[in-house]
Formats: sequence, C-alpha cells, structure tokens
Amino acid sequence: MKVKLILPALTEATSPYWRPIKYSLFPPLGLATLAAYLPAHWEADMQDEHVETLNVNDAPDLVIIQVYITNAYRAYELADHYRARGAYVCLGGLHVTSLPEEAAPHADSIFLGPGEEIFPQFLKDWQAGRALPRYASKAGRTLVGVPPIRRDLIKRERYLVPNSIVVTRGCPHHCDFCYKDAFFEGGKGFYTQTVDDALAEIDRLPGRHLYFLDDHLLGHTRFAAGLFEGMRGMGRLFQGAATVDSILRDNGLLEKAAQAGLRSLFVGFETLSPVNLKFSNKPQNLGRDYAAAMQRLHDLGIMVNGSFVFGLDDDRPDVFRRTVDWAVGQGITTATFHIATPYPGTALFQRMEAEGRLLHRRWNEYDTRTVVCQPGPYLTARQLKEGYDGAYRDFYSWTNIAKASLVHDTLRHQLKHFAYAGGWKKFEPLWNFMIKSRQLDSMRPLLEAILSKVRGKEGRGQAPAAAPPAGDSGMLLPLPVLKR
Ligand code: B12
Ligand code: SF4
Repeated sequence: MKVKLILPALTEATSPYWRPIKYSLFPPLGLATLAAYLPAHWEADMQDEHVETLNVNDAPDLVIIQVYITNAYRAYELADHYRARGAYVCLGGLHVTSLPEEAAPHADSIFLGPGEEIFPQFLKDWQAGRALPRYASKAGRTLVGVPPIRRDLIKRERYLVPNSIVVTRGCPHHCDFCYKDAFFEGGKGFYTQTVDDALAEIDRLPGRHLYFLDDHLLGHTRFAAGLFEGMRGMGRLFQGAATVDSILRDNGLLEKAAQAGLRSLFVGFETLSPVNLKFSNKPQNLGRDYAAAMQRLHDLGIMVNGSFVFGLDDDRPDVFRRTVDWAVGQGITTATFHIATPYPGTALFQRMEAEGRLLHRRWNEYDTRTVVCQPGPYLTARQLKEGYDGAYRDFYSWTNIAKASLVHDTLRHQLKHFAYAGGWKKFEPLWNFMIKSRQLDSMRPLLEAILSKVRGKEGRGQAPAAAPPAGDSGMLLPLPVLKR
C-alpha cells in the first residue's frame, strides 16, 4: 500500500514576501505523528511543499493532507488532483476542524480535531472497506501509549530545527482569538504525555537542540516539573512557549526549566492594554507585571521572543510606537507582531462576523500580516497595516537591536542578543543561500559554536548546575515561531 502525506504550502510561497527561512524551520510534526499509525509494511512518503517541490505525478493509494487556514486552497487543489487520479484522500487539521463543510467536497474522509484516536480508527475502517466520510475526535483523548513519531520520514537536512517536539496538547486557557477551543471542542482541551514517554522521545532525538512547539510548556506544573527534572543532566538546550502568569509563579518551575536547558521562551504578551486583555478573554495576563516577568527570565539567562497583536479594539494610532518602545526597553530579543486575525471557529471570528466586520473570507490572506477585518473605533485598516509594517521595521532597526541589547547587564548577554536578533532578521540572503545550497543543516553546529550559553544572575560566577559537555553552547537563535 502506498501512502502519501502532504503539507501543502501557503499562497505566500509564490509572493515577494516569502521568507524561505521561516518555513524551513520545522518539519511537519503532525503528519509524522499520524504516519506512526500506518502498518509498518506500507510504503509512506511525506512531502512538505514549503521545502521541496511536490511530485504530483505519482499514484498513491491513500493521501493524507494537513490543512491550515493559509494553505487551505492549495490543500483542496491537491486533494482534487489526487482524487481525480483515483487515490483515497483524507483531509484534516485546524482549518478542516473549523470549516468541515468547506473541506468535505474535496475529500473522501475529513477529520476534526487531533488525529491520535480517529486516524487509527479510520485505518481500521478503511482496510475493512467501510471508511466513514467524517471522523471527529471527542471523548477519550489521550497521549498515553501513542506510538513513536515517524521521524525517519523527516528530511532533516532541509530544516534548521528538525528536532521540534510536542509533549502536551492544547492549553488550560481560553483566549478568544486562539485556535485552541475550536480545535479541541467536544473533548479535553489540555492533556500531556507521560513524563517517561516524553523523556524517551527526547532521548531519540540526535544533537542537543530541541524546540518544544507546545502551546504552553509550563501549563501543567506537575508534568513540567517531572519533565525538567528528567532532562536535567541530559545536556539539552531548548526553546518553548509559556504564559506571563506561569513565568511569574514562584514555584521553582522556571528555575527547573532553566537548569534543564531552557534558553529562550516565546511569551504571549499580546497587548499592553488591560481593556484589550479583558475583551480577548485573557485574564491570565490581566494585572500581571510584564516587566517583572521579563526580569525573571533575564535573571535565569532565558531570552524572550515576545508576541504582540495589533488591531484589537482598544488600540489607537500610538499603539505601534508604544509597543515597540516597551519591547526594546525591556530587552526583548525577538518580537513577533500580528495583525489581529479572526480564525473561523473562534469566539473572535463569531464576534467579528456578528458585527459585520469581516472584510472578506480569502483564507490565504488570513496570515496575520494582512488586515482581514475592520479594526476597532480608533484605527483605520490603513493605519493598522502601516503601523504593523512600521513596528517590524522599527523593532529590527540596528539602532533598536543595539538599544535592546544594552538592556542586559553583562557584555556576553548584550553581544548575544545583538547577534541573535541581527542574525534572524538581517541576513536573509545568507539564509536563502544556505537553503538553496542545501546547507541549512550545517548552520546548526556553526550557530552552536558562535552562540555560547547565556547565563543569567543565577549562573554568574558559579559553576553551572549540571556540568555541560565540552564546548557548551547553544543554538540559541530565538526562532520566532508565529504561534498566534
Ligand atoms: C510550528 C507551527 C508553525 C510552523 C510550521 C508548521 C509545520 N511545519 O507544520 C511555521 C512557523 C512555518 C508556521 C507558520 C504559520 N502558522 Co503556524 N503553528 C505552528 C504551531 C506552533 C505548532 C504546529 C504543530 O506542529 N503542532 C503539533 C502537531 C502534532 O499537531 P498538528 O500539526 O496540529 O497535527 C495534529 C492535528 O492537527 C491532526 N491533523 C493534522 N492534519 C491532519 C490530517 C489528517 C488526515 C488527520 C487524520 C489528522 C490531521 O492530527 C495531528 C496529530 O494530532 C501551531 C500551534 C499549534 N499548537 O498547533 C501554529 C498554528 C498552526 N499556526 C498558525 C498560523 C496562522 C500560521 C501562519 C499563517 C502564521 C503567520 N503569521 O505566518 C503561518 C502559515 C503556515 C502555513 N503553512 O500555512 C495557526 C493556525 C490557525 C488555523 N486556524 O489554521 C496556529 C494554530 C497558531 C495559532 N494559535 O493561531 N506555523
Ligand atoms: S493564546 Fe496561548 S494562552 Fe491563550 S488559549 Fe491560546 S495557547 Fe493558550
């Protein structure tokens, strides 16, 4: 049996804004997760259109396609193509879950929600000749006993961060712009692997650097504590994401994470306006001292990728300058800015639709770079787009990179900050060259060599908690995952 798993590229891949490096970061982890359920003797081929040209002249028996909002049209086109060639086509992922009726005409079976329970069920049904047109993940979700991800299908050399990993699913919170509640509807919205399984998966990954793509790595205190304790001494360096309130909690978890190798954290600050936080149902950020969270991270030598959303209803024309100034003044290493984008299925989408504020439904433009709904009373669409573009420009100006670097109190940290931020945004031609010449892989050790470990107050003048292997260093590029 021949199975083809495809991650289609978004329309942007053909546009002048295409940043090849952004899409050469992570392999298709979701598809590799699903592939683990295929019988071992089946032939599986996984292709990621972001990093390779698809071969569409083949004749697989079964085609599995992952659909995000921005790649949906391309996904449907590929699905139609393979159905016309006689393959059985399955569509699943976030966008299919939000809009099953839109996806269904392009597939033999569609899948709503996470795949760990429904995909093996489908495989059984399909082999018995009674596959259903629709499978929805509801009760009984678990990561306990899931088979090891088929990492052998990942073309590691094409990614800067082949070691992406997810050890939890979902998040305990309910922000109204987030994909999470819609995707996990009808069942558990936050659950974890067992600590032992997570550690075993980490053990299977070569090299030192890991990127946890979990929505909230610190979201389950007991699990995270067990994980970090288990990772201590493994000599790993890792990046992940967590919320402001979890950073401020004085429960020793962040310290454990730092000791286990946490070197940079994606933090959803989202907005500096309490009114916006309230409207976005993000009470976990309300009244929190963002500056104290930054200080705590810096003290532990953890760099910050701050995420901010523009275009929420309380935003005014000065929001862009104020946000950039704050981020620079706090020594944020990389910032990810987003134009508020309502994803179908979210509370924000329902509100925008009810208020007649959706400008269009061209999903390929729902890329958080394009204004797709009428902003609040204080901003025009034009101000929003120009302000967003300007924020990126300003934050990553050499002057501001230098200013933000100088916020750190040791020269090593300052230099590192400068190199990371500059390296990520200022050397596009170099990244493109490395991708084209298939040398991305070789950048990893190079980066590791250039970027030595950042140590904060706790480490200064002391021996490191666990003696690191010779040449301790980290691939510390705080890769800005555009998570929300
Ligand atoms: C890593 C990541 C990226 C990476 C690359 C992703 C990759 N190579 O797979 C990069 C940086 C390139 C990226 C880019 C973008 N991303 Co992104 N990204 C993520 C992130 C953080 C993790 C994805 C992941 O690996 N999850 C873990 C795996 C195991 O889960 P999974 O992929 O969802 O797969 C499971 C299920 O979905 C399901 N499934 C999936 N496909 C199928 C198919 C079948 C047949 C079946 C049965 C099941 C099934 O089964 C899998 C196992 O449970 C998510 C947030 C999140 N937590 O999901 C956002 C997220 C997916 N991204 C999002 C967005 C919006 C974007 C961008 C548009 C952002 C931007 N401003 O540029 C771009 C465009 C991406 C595109 N190709 O269209 C949104 C998607 C919203 C939506 N409704 O579609 C998310 C949810 C973030 C958010 N909170 O809003 N992203
Ligand atoms: S935005 Fe972040 S904190 Fe809020 S629900 Fe989504 S993952 Fe959780």
